[in-house]
Amino acid sequence: MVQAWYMGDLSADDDQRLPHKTEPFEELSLDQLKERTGCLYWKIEDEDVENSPLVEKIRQERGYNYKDVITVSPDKLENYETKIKSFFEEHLHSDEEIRLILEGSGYFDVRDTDDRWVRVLVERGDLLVLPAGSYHRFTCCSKNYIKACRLFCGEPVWKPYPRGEESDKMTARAEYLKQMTAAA
Ligand code: KMT
Ligand code: NI
Repeated sequence: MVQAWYMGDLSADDDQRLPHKTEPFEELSLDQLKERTGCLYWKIEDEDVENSPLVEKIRQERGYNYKDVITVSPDKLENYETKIKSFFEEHLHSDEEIRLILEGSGYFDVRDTDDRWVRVLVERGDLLVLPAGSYHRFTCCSKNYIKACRLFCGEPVWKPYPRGEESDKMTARAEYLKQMTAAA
């Protein structure tokens, strides 16, 4: 099952790689995650996660015809420190962000409709789709290691738009908000 919870805001000296569960613990179910953030999630139980028939089916249904693999760790990712910083700056994209986790773990934080941070733990076998126009960020866990497939419809566009006036005015943002209101 998905592991997602409300995390509250971090202060400057907080370690982003820790779980940041609150007291009392506020967990979200799969349905709540979808209703409040628009995120989609599947657990892939197959031994061979990358070649799972369920992943194949989802790729065909949703048109994910592009795939590559990214490893985020100090020795595998070029410009690690810079990238890790930019992953954790709140941003959106013009398209979905789709990650299938092969090894390791990390956290995707995504804003809900009340602008609260929801933290989603991702580990081996998790397929997470962050909607186009949703504000989010990513961090590794304390082990500093995650390997994931990046899926996309067509030629990938990874450009992050940091949250601000420009990103708020984007078509993807308007579409996302429209979808979230329609679904409520
Ligand atoms: C991203 O865009 O935030 C990433 O690719 C993070 C690493 S993949 C789990
Ligand atoms: Ni992103």
